[in-house]
Amino acid sequence: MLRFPALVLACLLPIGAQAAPDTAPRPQARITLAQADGSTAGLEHWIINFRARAISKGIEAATLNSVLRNLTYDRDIIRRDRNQSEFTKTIWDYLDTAASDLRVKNGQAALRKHETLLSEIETLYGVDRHIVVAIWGLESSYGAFRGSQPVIQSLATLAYDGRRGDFFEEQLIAALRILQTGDTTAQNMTGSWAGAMGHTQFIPTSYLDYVVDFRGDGARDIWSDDPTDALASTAAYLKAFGWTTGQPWGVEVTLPSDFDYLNANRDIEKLPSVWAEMGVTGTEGRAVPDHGSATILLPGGASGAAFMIFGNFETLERYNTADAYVIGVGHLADRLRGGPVVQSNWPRDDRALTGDERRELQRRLTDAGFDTQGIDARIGPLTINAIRQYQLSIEQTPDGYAPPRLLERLRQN
Ligand SMILES: [Ca+2]
Repeated sequence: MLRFPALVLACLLPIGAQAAPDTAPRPQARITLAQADGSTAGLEHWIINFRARAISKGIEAATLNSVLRNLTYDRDIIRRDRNQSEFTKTIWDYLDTAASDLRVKNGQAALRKHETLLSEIETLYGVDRHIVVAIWGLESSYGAFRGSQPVIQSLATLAYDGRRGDFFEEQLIAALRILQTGDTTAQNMTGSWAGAMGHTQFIPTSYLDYVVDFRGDGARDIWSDDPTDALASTAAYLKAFGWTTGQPWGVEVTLPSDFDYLNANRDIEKLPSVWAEMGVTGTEGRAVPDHGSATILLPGGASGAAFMIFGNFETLERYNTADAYVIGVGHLADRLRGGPVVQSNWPRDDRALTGDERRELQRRLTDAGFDTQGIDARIGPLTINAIRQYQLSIEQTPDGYAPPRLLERLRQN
């Protein structure tokens, strides 16, 4: 459920809003119409009805009595919820921030400071410590920005507001369940405005399913300054979603000049050795080792960097499905390990399409006979395939990349 480019660092939002699996640790953005004006009186009335639903799901009256008192309708949260989907960045701008020199430096310091802990976590779960620390770096700048909003009040406001009422009500009930476990108190349960909590920003349902008490001290604590439980839980989450030990998330590659761009498709998987026979190699010119089957991803089109991505890329998508986020985590992890910056140039003169423009692109492609199978402002595999077919029809390189000039071309159809 990630689906909200999150909160956390509003500055670090994934590109393109989309719906995520219900298991993702935090919500991602979605786009729908806003609903009627709310008020604290309206929230109080809503709570009366909510109580019965919560009790039917096992929340005790005593919990509700102590926690749901004196909540206020938070207009600021609703404003943020309605505006967030318009955050749009190009992949290169996103990576500049996600793997900035400062974030790399702070991450390397965190790796040294928590070396023993990270080593234990890596041994137990088999998840590369650099990946765990990179997620920590993107979600909260290594714990510096864990969110200070009272989670119950935020979730109650969002559930009552109704734009994603069912989702947030489920999160609110999960948050109440967490309080009943005694892991924390309502006062300590703080997070982002959308209810993502702690060092690595778990939403309440993911907390219940995946957060661990790593040292067995009796409480699962992702809120305090000590990141032990949060980091272990992040590794546990990735392990639960199939992390393959020793496999990279992806590797930057060089494509041959005669590369058939129709092969850069998430449905076309080959072993690196097979890609190498087709001329696709690491940036140093050698075949990529056979870590498993891989696909080719071109987040900036034919004139940007190319990545060979593996199964672990899909595992990271369970945290957040946006390609930019996954590449951001993977690249930051590589940098933390001492790896280089992205070697290829990006088409930095292009700007990102806005949400409205992405919807217009999908509408115009579909109207022109290139069905995107939905108008959701998300440039996912179906839209990319439609873009490719359109590019072929106008004799352009079918790289599935849609800068503003492609939309302009479509407008002239
Ligand atoms: Ca603990």
